[in-house]
Amino acid sequence: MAKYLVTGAAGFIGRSIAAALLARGESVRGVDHFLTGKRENLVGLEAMEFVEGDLTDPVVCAHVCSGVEIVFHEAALASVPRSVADPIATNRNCVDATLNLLVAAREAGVRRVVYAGSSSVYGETPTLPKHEEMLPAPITPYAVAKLAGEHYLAAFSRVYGMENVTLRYFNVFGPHQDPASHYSGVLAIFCRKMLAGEQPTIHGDGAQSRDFTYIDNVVAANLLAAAAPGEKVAGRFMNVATGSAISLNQTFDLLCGLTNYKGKPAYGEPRSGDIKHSLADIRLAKELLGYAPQVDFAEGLRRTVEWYRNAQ
Ligand code: UD2
Repeated sequence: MAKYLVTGAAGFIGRSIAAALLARGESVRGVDHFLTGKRENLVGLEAMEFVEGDLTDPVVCAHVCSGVEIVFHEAALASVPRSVADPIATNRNCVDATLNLLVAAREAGVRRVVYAGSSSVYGETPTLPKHEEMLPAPITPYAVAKLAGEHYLAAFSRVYGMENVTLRYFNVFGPHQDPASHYSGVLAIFCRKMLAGEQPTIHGDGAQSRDFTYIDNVVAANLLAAAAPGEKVAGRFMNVATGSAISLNQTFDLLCGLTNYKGKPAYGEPRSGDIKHSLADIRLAKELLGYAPQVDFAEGLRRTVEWYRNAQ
């Protein structure tokens, strides 16, 4: 019987959490329906009990939650531009799936759900860094869907006594992130293109900045969130990031050095729904979880480029 369930286990973040749990000798069940997850991401996770299924189906949710104590809910349809193109699909795979999962988790007696929130919920308010006392102001369907999920988690804590926790991830990157879709995270796209000698496109002027967070920091935050005392974290949400930001232009320059790319970027139209600057205040996660980023951006980027180089 699995103690932990990881949803989106064939996705970049889900597979990374599952791998860390397995490395600790935990019993893990994973679920994915391969809408954006990849079968190759399951390589190395053979000790995990894997269920192929869609969380928009309540029967699947009931099945995967049975016997589980803690859920890491990473399944989602990520990407701001994808949500602009198809808000219904984003809602179905983020909001419907999350509510189905929570209902099933409660019925199965799951103690805690740790949820993959998103920095996008802060919207484009100029205040930096973004801290949790700020009112959310989502500007895209993706951000609305992610925020709805965290409100559902908090409500289920409040009315049913579940110990749910939301971690608001800030632009996670690292090994196993899919570089092949134009809805992929920018660093995955740039690594793949620049290693192949292809010109990447910067949307807008490249002055936009992000608090890019290396995957190992996010995995560590999840493990801390699973173990933290319920009275401290139940119903809470907190930023998970590094607390420093870098512009896309500066990132491109760093990547030139790491990938040996000699060209210039192409500059295209700014993306609809794009946020200019994103930077996290990470004091709350430190206070509630004892979280501190272990891998800084430069080191994370170096490891990521190495991974894509070997994966090519
Ligand atoms: C948002 C969230 C992030 C996460 C993610 C999931 C914010 C600030 N961040 O990431 O936490 O939830 O959604 O998908 O809301 N870009 C280019 N060229 C490309 C691709 C992207 O210039 O080929 C730009 C893009 O316009 C943006 C930046 O790179 O300014 C980052 O884009 P992204 O899609 O990697 O992530 P973002 O910030 O939408």
